[in-house]
Amino acid sequence: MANRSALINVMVGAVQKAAKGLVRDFGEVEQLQVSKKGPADFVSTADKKAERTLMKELQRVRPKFGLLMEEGGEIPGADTSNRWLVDPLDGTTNFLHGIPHFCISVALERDGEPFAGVVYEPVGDQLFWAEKGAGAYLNGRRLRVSARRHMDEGLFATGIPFKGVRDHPAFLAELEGVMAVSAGVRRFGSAALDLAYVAAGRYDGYWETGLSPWDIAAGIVLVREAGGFVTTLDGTDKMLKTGSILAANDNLHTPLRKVLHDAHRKGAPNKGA
Ligand code: 2AM
Ligand code: CA
Repeated sequence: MANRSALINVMVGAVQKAAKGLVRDFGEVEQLQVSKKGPADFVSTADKKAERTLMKELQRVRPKFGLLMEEGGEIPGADTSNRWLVDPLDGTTNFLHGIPHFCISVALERDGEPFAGVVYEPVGDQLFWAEKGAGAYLNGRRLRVSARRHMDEGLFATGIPFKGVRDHPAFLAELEGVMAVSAGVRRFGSAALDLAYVAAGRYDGYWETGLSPWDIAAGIVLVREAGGFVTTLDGTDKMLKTGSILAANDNLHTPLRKVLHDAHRKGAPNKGA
């Protein structure tokens, strides 16, 4: 059984408290699917409520830390080296459609670097957590990225651009490149869980662009602590700044990057990376 630090314990406490309300609201959203008004407003309220719970709990236990939250934006803290990055509901579209694949993601950024992360998928009670130097875990079990070595046995996750956001031809070129050489591509709709699944060795790799720091910070710690590699699509470490991410096991990070790079050269200009 893993020894959780005091830091991870306070993160888990806040996340589990917020998750209770989220799960209750998810039960209701399933009922609302048939109503005329639709559940969109209800979901946005649930999302904000969860964020308030997280904010209150995190401020209570670490009053000096700053926060950067998906809904509420930035609250600077007296301690300028520690900041929480909070996504109260990652996988919002799934939640809205009654699909039980969503999570809460909370990361601690220390001196500009992701330092600790908790990704909690409440419907399946999957608690992913990691702290720099201490390893990555699913509930009490230590995580390790997959050992697959060849692209043709690899299962990869991605995110598909929506509502005209991002460069569609560039994404289609990426998809064409990866689907031609891999065992499959998945699009489940939660960046934080995609990264947690890479850490758990379920996916062999994941790439997406156009993301925000709160979508990926916790997942970055998880993948690194599970022995995987994380960069932007063009190989830098500026994931939080650019919103571009390529995470994979240690064998397949370079081959996946090469496939995406070649796809851009052949297909479309790389505006996403
Ligand atoms: P969300 O559910 O918190 O919005 C899926 O491709 C990923 O993209 C999810 O992690 C999702 O986070 C994020 N996402 C969805 N809609 C988005 C939007 N309008 N802008 C930025 N990110 C979005
Ligand atoms: Ca998100």
